Amino acid sequence: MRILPVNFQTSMEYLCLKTRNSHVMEIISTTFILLGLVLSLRVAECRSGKTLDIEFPALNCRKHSAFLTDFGGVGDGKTSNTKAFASAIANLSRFASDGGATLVVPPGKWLTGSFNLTSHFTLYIHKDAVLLGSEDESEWPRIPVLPSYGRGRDAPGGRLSSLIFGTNLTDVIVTGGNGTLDGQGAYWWEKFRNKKLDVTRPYLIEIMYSNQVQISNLTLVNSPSWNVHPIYCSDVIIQGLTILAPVDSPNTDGINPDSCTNIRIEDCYIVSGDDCIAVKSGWDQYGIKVGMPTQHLVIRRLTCISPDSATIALGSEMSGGIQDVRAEDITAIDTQAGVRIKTAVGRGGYVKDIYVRRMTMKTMKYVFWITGSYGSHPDPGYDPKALPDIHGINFRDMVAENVTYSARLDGIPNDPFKGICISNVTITLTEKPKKLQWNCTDVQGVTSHVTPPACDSLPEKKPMECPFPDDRLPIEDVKLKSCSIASSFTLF
Ligand SMILES: *[C@@H]1O[C@H](CO)[C@@H](O)[C@H](O)[C@H]1NC(C)=O
Ligand SMILES: *[C@@H]1O[C@H](CO)[C@@H](O)[C@H](O)[C@H]1NC(C)=O
Ligand SMILES: *[C@@H]1O[C@H](CO)[C@@H](O)[C@H](O)[C@H]1NC(C)=O
Ligand SMILES: *[C@@H]1O[C@H](CO)[C@@H](O)[C@H](O)[C@H]1NC(C)=O
Ligand SMILES: *[C@@H]1O[C@H](CO)[C@@H](O)[C@H](O)[C@H]1NC(C)=O
Ligand SMILES: *[C@@H]1O[C@H](CO)[C@@H](O)[C@H](O)[C@H]1NC(C)=O
Ligand SMILES: *[C@@H]1O[C@H](CO)[C@@H](O)[C@H](O)[C@H]1NC(C)=O
Ligand SMILES: *[C@H]1O[C@@H](CO)[C@H](O)[C@@H](O)[C@@H]1NC(C)=O
Repeated sequence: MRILPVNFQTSMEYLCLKTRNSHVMEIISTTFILLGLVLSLRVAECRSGKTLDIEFPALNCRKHSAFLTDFGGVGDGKTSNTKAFASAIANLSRFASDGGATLVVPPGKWLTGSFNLTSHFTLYIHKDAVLLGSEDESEWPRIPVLPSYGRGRDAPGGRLSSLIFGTNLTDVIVTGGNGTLDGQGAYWWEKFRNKKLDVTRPYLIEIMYSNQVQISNLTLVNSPSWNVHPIYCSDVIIQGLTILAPVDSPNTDGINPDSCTNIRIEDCYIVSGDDCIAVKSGWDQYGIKVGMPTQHLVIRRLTCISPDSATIALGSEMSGGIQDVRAEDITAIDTQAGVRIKTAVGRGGYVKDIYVRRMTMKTMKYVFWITGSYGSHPDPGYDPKALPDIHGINFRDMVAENVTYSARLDGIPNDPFKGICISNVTITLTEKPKKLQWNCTDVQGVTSHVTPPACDSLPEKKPMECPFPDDRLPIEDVKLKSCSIASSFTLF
């Protein structure tokens, strides 16, 4: 028998969802038998249904809950659920000032275009649920370009809204028991490669101008472009994501915190065609004008596989500034670079107070890579006098094996990158290592206990440990509550 979710009449739905106690169920069932055969059959279905015991950690638990199927959702992988998501969330938004609501996406394959979240709201994607991104472009509204970018990244015009989009929200959660978002990206990658895009590709999750954001316990596969993009947000927790994209797919960055404050990213596993994490803050003159940095960012327990990109990139769009980034317990395998700074003349802004410790790397092209000549401008209107200020970059306690180049560190002539500190790093090279292991220009700093020994511009100073802050950021102390939804959901 095929497994299909059932649509219940609202009152029946209520009984099925809220009635877990079988004794209560007996009474209700008996009552309905008196009322008539049809109803009693429905209750019988209800009773034979599976119980979904949903328990999950969240910033806030909600008083109300509903299933996508209450709003006409069909999980057959073919029917569009764009309208079902929109009406569900519009309906549940009425609970924003009454304890909030959770929308549960039950087991099934739910084809959908873009939809918008609301405040004091949780979207819960069951472990056996898959959201499939629609290939029908009319299901993806065009939205204005980001003010700090001035244009779309794929095309100068507008951009398509993300699969899951939210703007100007407070207290919004997207989570699940490791449920899946499948962007069906192949359609978009093909268009990108054939230069057929006149609009910027959608992302899987984008949250703008919001605070108290949680994105957790999901598997994201085959995003059309970036996967997770919080921008102009504060107090963001991103946790337990598995992000998978073919390593040759274009621009499938994992997580891109962009002009955000107070962010905690932890326990994520990312295989992608671009940077696993790319910290950003706007592009050239547009980013300088908006002037919103990404700051107070913690990244920990990340595993990254990205043969053509970085484990953690800072930039290249960093014109609003990036400061106070703390990364620890990071693993990279078969990846092009560890923590990479990417910037250019015209960016302005700064990258400062960056702290990284306890990285384990295997099969890397570069352990350290800093690029001051990244280029890539939104348009010719950038200010050639806008030089980035890069200083206070601290790396320590790292082991890397099977490495092609230990470091390539390129500052900008007349704008040296200063205060680079590297300590306790052991690098083992590939079988046929390159001769020049540390290639440094326009950089200044120190090293201690680093093998192979660094370049002359990073002289050995010992004994010394590069700093890593002792204090904790407020976002590190935010505790998640244990939330549960007591419900049974009928499948037949
Ligand atoms: C989501 O909200 C944005 C901004 O308000 C809007 O432009 C877009 O059309 C909305 N998307 C949908 C699917 O309604
Ligand atoms: C969202 O917030 C931004 C920044 O505060 C503001 O400029 C914009 O008008 C707001 N948009 C909506 C739809 O409220
Ligand atoms: C989540 O699902 C992905 C893909 O199936 C799997 O690789 C990963 O181990 C799962 N994570 C957890 C925590 O179960
Ligand atoms: C969610 O992910 C976190 C971090 O990986 C994990 O500790 C927690 O058990 C997961 N919770 C659920 C409900 O899957
Ligand atoms: C070492 O790195 C090279 C690429 O430089 C790769 O081809 C090879 O498989 C790696 N060896 C091991 C043992 O991982
Ligand atoms: C050096 O780094 C390694 C690898 O992270 C670590 O195990 C070791 O404790 C560090 N040594 C010192 C003196 O901090
Ligand atoms: C060293 O880096 C410079 C750029 O700063 C580059 O032009 C040069 O080719 C590199 N040298 C080697 C041997 O890789
Ligand atoms: C959600 O909104 C309330 C209040 O307007 C209605 O009474 C419900 O019928 C509606 N629920 C659905 C499933 O549409």
